[in-house]
Amino acid sequence: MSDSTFYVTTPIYYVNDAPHIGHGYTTVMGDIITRWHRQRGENVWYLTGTDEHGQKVLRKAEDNGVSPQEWVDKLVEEEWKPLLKTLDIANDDFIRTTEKRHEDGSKAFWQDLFDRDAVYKGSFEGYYSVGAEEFIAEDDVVDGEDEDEGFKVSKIDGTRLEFQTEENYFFRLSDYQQKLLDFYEANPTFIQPESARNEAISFVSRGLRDLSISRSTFDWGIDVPWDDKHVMYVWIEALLNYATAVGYGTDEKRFDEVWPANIHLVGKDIARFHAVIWPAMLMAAGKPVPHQVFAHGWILVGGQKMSKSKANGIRPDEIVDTFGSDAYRYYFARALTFGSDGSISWEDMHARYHAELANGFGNLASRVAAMIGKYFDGVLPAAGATTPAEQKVIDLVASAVADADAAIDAVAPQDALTAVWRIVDELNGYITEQAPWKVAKDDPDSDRLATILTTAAEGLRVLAVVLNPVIPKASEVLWGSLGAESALGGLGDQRIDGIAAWGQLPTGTTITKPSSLFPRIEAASE
Ligand code: ME8
Repeated sequence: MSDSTFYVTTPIYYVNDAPHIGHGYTTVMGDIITRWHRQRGENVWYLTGTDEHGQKVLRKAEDNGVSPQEWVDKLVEEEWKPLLKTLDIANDDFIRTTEKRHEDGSKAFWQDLFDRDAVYKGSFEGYYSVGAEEFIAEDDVVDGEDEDEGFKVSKIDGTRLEFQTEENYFFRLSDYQQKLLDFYEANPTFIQPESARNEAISFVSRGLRDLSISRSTFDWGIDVPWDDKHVMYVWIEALLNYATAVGYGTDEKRFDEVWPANIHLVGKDIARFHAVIWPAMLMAAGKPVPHQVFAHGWILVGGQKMSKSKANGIRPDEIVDTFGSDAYRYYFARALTFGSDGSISWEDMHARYHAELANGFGNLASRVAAMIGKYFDGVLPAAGATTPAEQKVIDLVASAVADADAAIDAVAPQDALTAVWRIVDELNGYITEQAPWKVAKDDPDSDRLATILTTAAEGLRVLAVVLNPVIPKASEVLWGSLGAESALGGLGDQRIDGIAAWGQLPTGTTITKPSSLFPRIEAASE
């Protein structure tokens, strides 16, 4: 059942504000991973969306003097959906938590929990962080300083806390301590990387308390199905998006086909919700638990976590306007280690753009096509005998493709790109060593020139396919320039496991020089 669909999700983002590159990061990495799986021929489903309820969004709407519904409608249409276009994201679905399918599915899930006695009514007294939309344990409550003087703040992220006394429904999370520990033990890759796994295990080992899961002091949320004085606590509703988007409570057949998710991509701030609360909720409802939660690190700007509240949030289009979406996607995938914190800078982006994309890859593609144009009138010649120099290229390509493929399974896009760049470097080195321009002069009657240039063209064919998940626009241009479509079919139809087989571009194919793939960009401006 679940094997038939490879189901990938991003967090659904709060629409209290416009997106920044932190949101772009998770979404782009998810897109690269799903496009790679599609390129393997798998049936993939990629979901992203927006988290629209809760106090944080409500207050933002109030501050702006509009109703919460008006606020979220405006932000989703003007900011969040356009982000997907800006970053060239090929998602299959976009869920908004204000949609009816989500409301219906969430109510069905809550009713299931209630019917299975996983929920009871109680009262809550304690500190709440609206910034994190989370109740904060007493141990993590400290006195605020500076502008927070006189308030309590959260030790975890410094957000200001409010004391609340409410009648709430509770989820029996404490029943799941041992079940979760057993589950982590039996499924060592459920929560990754290891740092996130260790944190989850240590958190659960310290003991779990029942969780307050409804709110009764405001009504911007989904009503609890059996008690409309309460709305669902935003997290306990938001997590359900992964299930409601694929039919939980509204289309059971579809749900059974797609569920469980293969991988939930999340930032490490929200790993605990996904690795502890979400599996416990699914266990309580008698549903399978996702295969994996992968928690990535922070993008740091000037050494600090970038966030909306610190006002150091960079908008994705500020970067895309200069570098284009391909280079944006490439940079975040290559320069950061998914799973660790990492710094980005304009200078680094500029340097990698020119060294790796423009000079390393773009130049290679245009040089090879230009030489085939010059020496063979743009028609791919028949290759002569393979010498050890060609065999070295062929072997390296096969091993690099295999390594990149394995890196995607390890959720390490940076390693996949490092492997792919071994091909770029090898081909550039091969051309320098073989010096086709010299062969053309010194040995015009041999078939060496044809062998060298067809070998290079074959290398480019492989690059177009393995780079398609990362830089889809440039890869299409390259595929077009290789004249590959009529003989081999569309770029998206090429399969990773067959591409390293040599000699697929047919003799006689027309090769044209690609329009500049990564044109030079003037010096960095802050
Ligand atoms: O937490 N570096 O939404 P959110 C890397 N609605 N990634 C970052 C980042 C940074 N500096 N800042 C944000 C929520 N992110 C909930 C999720 S899911 C059922 C509900 C990314 O708008 C990262 O993926 O605060 C993080 O987990 C997410 O944005 C938080 O987005």
